[in-house]
Amino acid sequence: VRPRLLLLLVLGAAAVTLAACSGEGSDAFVHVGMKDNFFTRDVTRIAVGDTVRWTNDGEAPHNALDPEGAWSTGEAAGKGEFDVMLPGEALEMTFPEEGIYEYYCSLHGTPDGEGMAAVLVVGDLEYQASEKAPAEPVTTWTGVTRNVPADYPTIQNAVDAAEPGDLVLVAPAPQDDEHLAPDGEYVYKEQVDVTTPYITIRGTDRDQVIIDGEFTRPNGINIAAADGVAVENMTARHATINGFFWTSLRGYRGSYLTAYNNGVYGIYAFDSTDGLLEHSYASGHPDGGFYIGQCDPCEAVIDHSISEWNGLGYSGTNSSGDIYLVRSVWRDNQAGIVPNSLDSELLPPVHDVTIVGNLIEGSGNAAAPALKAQFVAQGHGIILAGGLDSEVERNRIVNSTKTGVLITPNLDENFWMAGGNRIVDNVIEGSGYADIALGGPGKGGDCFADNTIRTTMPPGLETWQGCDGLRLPFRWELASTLMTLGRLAEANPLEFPVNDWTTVRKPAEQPQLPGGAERGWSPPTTCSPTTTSISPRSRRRTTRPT
Ligand SMILES: [Cu+2]
Repeated sequence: VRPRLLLLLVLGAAAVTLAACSGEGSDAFVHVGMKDNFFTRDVTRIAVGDTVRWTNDGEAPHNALDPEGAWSTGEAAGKGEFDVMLPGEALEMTFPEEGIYEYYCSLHGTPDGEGMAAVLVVGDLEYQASEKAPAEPVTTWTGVTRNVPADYPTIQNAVDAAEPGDLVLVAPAPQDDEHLAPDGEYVYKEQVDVTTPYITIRGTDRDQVIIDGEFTRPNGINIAAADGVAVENMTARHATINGFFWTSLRGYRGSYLTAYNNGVYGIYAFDSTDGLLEHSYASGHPDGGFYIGQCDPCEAVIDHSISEWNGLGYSGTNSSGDIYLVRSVWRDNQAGIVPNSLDSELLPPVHDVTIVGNLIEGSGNAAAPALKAQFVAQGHGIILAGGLDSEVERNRIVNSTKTGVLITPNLDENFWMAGGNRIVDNVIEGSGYADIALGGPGKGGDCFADNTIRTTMPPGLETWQGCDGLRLPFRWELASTLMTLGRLAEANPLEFPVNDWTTVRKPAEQPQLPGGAERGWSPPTTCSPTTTSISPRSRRRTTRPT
């Protein structure tokens, strides 16, 4: 979720008018932020005819230009080629022709791709960031282990030397002044950029191998357009944007990762498919501790993980289809699990998300860090915000300050109505407003059965909107959405409390990767959707994705 969004805003009659003029069509765009001094994504992929919205989210002026002079944000704004966008300015550009478009900022990068530069892939083109990319997925170890710091002084050095199929094995940072952090930990003071596919980066100790952004570098590990990269058994902290970040690729795995106190997201996969995030932990992020964004079908699983003290435990903007959040703990976040439909990323609306067997506890932690939109979501265990056809089953949801499960429309540039969701067999208690609330207007078709609950809003959801038999087509209430309207008023940027993400307490020690350094090299991913699927009706998984 991007900061200004997730407006859970509904005004009775006005909303109906909005609904009447929205519909399935979307003006969705993909957002590329300009920061000081980098683009927020190294690689962005869009379909032919899609729109990019550039926003200057930094404090310095920036622009984006084709190295050959074919286009620039300045010219698109009706000004000169090298004209800049000032902080806060936004500009949309549509790309009607297929191609691989490199671009750079003329103030902070060079036409040959140094510094502030990135790539836009338009259309269904194969694009891998590295010439090392093999034709086929690499599923066996080369036998090569590249040791940090024994063979390479930095993780980046080892990653740059690695070939597909290699293992980069990282021991704790040397105990010298160069690696000493203010809190006494010895850390790697680097951002690791990965463009070589099919490598595994493993720490020998999850708690002691720490990549530290020192509150200046944007990412801990940044994997862009490199398929099949696995990261295991280490910690990323104090990055200004993301702890661990995969973007525009197929096949990813994060196992036994700890991300804490990073400026936006902890563990984040964007525009990527076929992924597994497991046995991982995230705390102290003002947006999602875990975030899977813009994929359909995502073919992704989050399993056996813990997310606490974040704005959102999980955020999933427009991430749909074969996506499973299972057997994980989401506690003491502003809001727990929030799949949502927004126009600020491609592929809305969100649909077919499966949320099974989780513990969601203490949602509404007002002391957790949050941006404006996350503050608006405060107090709900699960929010299906403009979501369709999702399954919420056999979760235990306790002590949410507002609702255990809230189904609500989401107003962005379009008005995204929810519908067709199944809320079944959950145990929900201690909710401040209602165990389950169905906010409207909606598309209808949501159903509720066999939940252990005391209260629903509107009352009698299980009676009147059961999953078998009688179902009234349009039945929802406005109080829960009006409640979030109150929140919106409070969320005036001058008034809402901005809790500091840099000072959330450190997590406790976390479980180590079984086998540690001695563990065999496993294929980074399954690269097959069938082996990661879990039947929503069955607790048993027939094959393990690792
Ligand atoms: Cu710039």
